[in-house]
Amino acid sequence: MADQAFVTLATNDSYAKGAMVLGKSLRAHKTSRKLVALIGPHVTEPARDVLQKIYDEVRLVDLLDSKDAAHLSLMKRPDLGVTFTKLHCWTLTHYSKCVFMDADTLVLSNVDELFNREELSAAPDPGWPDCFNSGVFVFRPSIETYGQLLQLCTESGSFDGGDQGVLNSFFSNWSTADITKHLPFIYNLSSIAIYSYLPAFKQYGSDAKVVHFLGKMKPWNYSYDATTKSVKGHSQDPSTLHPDYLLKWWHIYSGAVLPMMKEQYGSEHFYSGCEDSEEIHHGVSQIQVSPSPRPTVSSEERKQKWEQGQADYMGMDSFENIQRKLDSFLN
Ligand SMILES: [Mn+2]
Repeated sequence: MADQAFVTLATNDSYAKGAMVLGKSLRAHKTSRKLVALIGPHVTEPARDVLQKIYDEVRLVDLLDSKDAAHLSLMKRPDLGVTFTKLHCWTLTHYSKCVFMDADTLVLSNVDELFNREELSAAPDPGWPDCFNSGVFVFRPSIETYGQLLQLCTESGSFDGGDQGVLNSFFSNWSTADITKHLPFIYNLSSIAIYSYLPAFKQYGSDAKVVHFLGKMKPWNYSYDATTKSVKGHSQDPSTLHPDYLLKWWHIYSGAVLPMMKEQYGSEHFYSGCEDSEEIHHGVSQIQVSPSPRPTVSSEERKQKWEQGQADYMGMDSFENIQRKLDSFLN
């Protein structure tokens, strides 16, 4: 077991918070594997120190400093910096097998059984199920594979601009070759699936083992009222996960991570997002919900806008309204 590890990546202090919560959730469910966090050069000292206390290994990946092929690749494709950083996980050759998990994932139960799978195992992407989602995947560290990935990246780029495109191009027979490499969806459950197939979520949602906070709004972008134990500001965004999962994330963050951060930061200012702490009174909340009266639109216009990705998040398509609709199905 000592040569197997869960691996995540934090490129800044926000994602570092995600990595802290993920690490804590893996520990809470008593994983027997090692925990490794790759961090970019922008992660600040106190955040690194907290990660060091949660993870067995924290490894700085500074491609600009590296003397290997990644540096060269980065010079040719500066747009793929974060992607190259993630691909760096293949260099962890002191482990024989690893499970990569995005810092915006959260573990709901022990998932050590993932190590029974082979490279490259992953769950389908809800947007295009013939592609796998690269938020959770099983891989075997190998310098050879790493080199091949960099080469593909540098020569052909990424069809989606990120690591998921590159990895799907590289492991291109994933969708057809071997069904054991298809992880069940419950190992990478994302919000889009809930909204696009609600009856399935109703039937299988309680089996979820890993949730993935896909989309622009991440759990750490919200704020939390520690006295009422409620997440604030999620009315803005209907694409986030079920509010229960968001609450779970904040519960771990406020209960297990924040005390460590407070200790580490000392008198140094940091944004906690928790409303019982002082910085929120001095600082500005990250989310400002300011409902304004809207002109009425016809339902046809509204549908058209929704389909163009211009949902009226603040008004008719607010999270509350969508949630009410969902609740009416679920009850
Ligand atoms: Mn992600």
